[in-house]
Amino acid sequence: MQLIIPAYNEEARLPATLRALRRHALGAVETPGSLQVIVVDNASTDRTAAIAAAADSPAMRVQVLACPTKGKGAAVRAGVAATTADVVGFMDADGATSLDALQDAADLMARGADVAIGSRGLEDSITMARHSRSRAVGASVYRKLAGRLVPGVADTQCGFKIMRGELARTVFAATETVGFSFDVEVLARARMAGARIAEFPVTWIDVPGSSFMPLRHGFASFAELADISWRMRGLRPVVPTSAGLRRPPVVTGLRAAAEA
Ligand SMILES: Nc1nc2c(ncn2[C@@H]2O[C@H](COP(=O)(O)OP(=O)(O)O)[C@@H](O)[C@H]2O)c(=O)[nH]1
Ligand SMILES: [Mg+2]
Repeated sequence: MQLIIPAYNEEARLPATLRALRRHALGAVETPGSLQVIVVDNASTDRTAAIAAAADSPAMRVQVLACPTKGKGAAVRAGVAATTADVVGFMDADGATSLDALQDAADLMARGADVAIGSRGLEDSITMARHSRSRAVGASVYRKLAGRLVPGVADTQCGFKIMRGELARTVFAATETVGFSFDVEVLARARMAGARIAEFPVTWIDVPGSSFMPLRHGFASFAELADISWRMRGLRPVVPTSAGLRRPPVVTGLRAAAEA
C-alpha cells in the first residue's frame, strides 16, 4: 500500500507520525516493506522535506514529493498521481487518527469495499477534540452541505481514507478542488463511478497545531463546496447506493467478526 501524507510546515508533528507508521510497518503481519509512504511537501518553509527524507528505511520506504501548488487537495492529488500500488491511502501529518484504522480499512477492502473512509461521526467513533465553538458550528453546517453531495456519509472530512489504487488515480485525476474540501469531490466522484464506500469508526485524538484556520480556510471550504456542486451538476451515480452507505453490509460484517 502507498500512503500519502500531505504536509505543510509539519516539522513539529511529522516525526512522531512517521515513527508510529514505521512501528506499524515493522509489526504488520504482511511482509515488511509493503507499506510505502509518500510525503507531499506543500512548499513548506521549515524542515518538513528533510525530516521526511531521513525517515526512509528498508522497513518502510519514504518518498518525498514536492507540490508547489498550495492546498491539501492539491498535495494529495499530486501524491496519488505518483502512485502505482493496488491500494492507495492518505492521512494527515499530525497522526490524529489511530493507526488501527490501517487494519480496519484493509479488512473492509478485503470484504469488497472500494473506498474505506475513517469517520468521527459514527456511534463507535472515539473522538477527543478541542475545537473552538466557532469551528464546531461551522463544521456542523459544513457537514449538512457536504452530505448533499455524498449522501449517507457522516464524516467526509476525517483525514484518513484508503481506496483501490486504480479508482484513486482515475477519481483524483478528475478532481479539481485544491483546498480542504477535496475529500467531498473525491467521494462524490467515486460514488458516481459506482464505488462501494464503507465508512468505519476511528479513534481520533486532536493533535495541537492544526494548520486549518477556521476563518481563512472555513470560508474557502464552503466556496469549494459550491464549486463542486456546480461542476457535478447533472451527474448521476452509476449505482444509487445512498441507503447502504452509512452502514454498509461490509462494516456490519467487520464488527460482527471482531465481536465474535
Ligand atoms: N493548511 C494547509 N495544510 C496543508 C496544506 N497542504 C497540506 N496540508 C496538510 O493537510 C493536513 C491538514 O491537517 P491538520 O492541519 O491537522 O488540520 P485539521 O486536522 O483539519 O485540523 C496536514 O497534514 C497539513 O500539513 C496547505 O497548503 N495548507
Ligand atoms: Mg489534524
